[in-house]
Amino acid sequence: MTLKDRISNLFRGNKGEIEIGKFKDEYFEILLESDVSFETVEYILETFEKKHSKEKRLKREEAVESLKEILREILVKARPGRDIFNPEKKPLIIMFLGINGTGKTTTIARLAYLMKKNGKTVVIAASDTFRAGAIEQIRYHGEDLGIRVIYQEMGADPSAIAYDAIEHARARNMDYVLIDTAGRMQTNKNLMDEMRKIKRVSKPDMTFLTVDAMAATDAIEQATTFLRDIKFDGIVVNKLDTDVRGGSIFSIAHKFKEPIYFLGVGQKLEDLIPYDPEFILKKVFG
Ligand SMILES: Nc1nc2c(ncn2[C@@H]2O[C@H](COP(=O)(O)OP(=O)(O)OP(=O)(O)O)[C@@H](O)[C@H]2O)c(=O)[nH]1
Ligand SMILES: [Mg+2]
Repeated sequence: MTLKDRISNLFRGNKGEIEIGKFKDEYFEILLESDVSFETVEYILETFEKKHSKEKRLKREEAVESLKEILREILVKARPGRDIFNPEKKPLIIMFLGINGTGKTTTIARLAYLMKKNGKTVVIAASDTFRAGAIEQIRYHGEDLGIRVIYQEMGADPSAIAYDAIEHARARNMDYVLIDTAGRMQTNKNLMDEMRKIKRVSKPDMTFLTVDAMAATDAIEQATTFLRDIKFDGIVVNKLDTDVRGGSIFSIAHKFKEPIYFLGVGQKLEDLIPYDPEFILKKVFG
């Protein structure tokens, strides 16, 4: 059941009014079962309680509206401050980080598509030289989009490839360099060292972390603790379309101090949209 269904069910069987105390208990369960993390649920309910400290009972519509407002505030706080489609610098260098399967390569293809549609020029650095098939995957996207991919053979130095891509862009006065990276290495330590090196060499203007909306927030945090050390500027939340429970995005928005820039909402090339709190609320509340 989705968060939306659960909220609709909450008032079934009572006459449209609910005691604040009871409401809180039930919301607690609903939110947790929808994959909102414990910490975020606590925050939501404390805020709810403070807002309604003077009331004993609430009408259904009021309670739902009130919850929606709190959730909206959480989402709004995660809005990005920067418009990467109007870059202040040329080329704008963007590096992608994220554990394997969270959609780095897909996001790069989708962003490149959007940038090209905006009349901008893009080059991609195939700096995941670890996973078999990674170079082919990004080259395939590049060919499909008519975008140049700078690559070397498997096992080559990812930093050197990023460097080459930047030189390529500089020489041609291009707008963007998008750096794909590996999501898995022999060890997390190796991965971290490699990300650090790529960062040191390419000096990205922006670093995005990709996360999978399907993973519970605690899992995301655990999986990315080591990457947090690298420092990133923004988050891309992918696979929102497959997240039936729908709650983890609220914890991501609440727990991470970095803003969310984009949402992956499907399988197609066009399915990357700028982060939009209203889009998420509509999914949850209809
Ligand atoms: N349904 C859906 N699938 C997605 C979305 N974003 C990415 N995927 C799929 O998730 C899978 C992994 O995506 P990749 O882009 O290869 O992930 P990655 O982070 O580059 O993975 P590694 O290269 O292994 O580190 C692919 O099958 C994508 O099609 C999304 O928003 N919705
Ligand atoms: Mg990849």
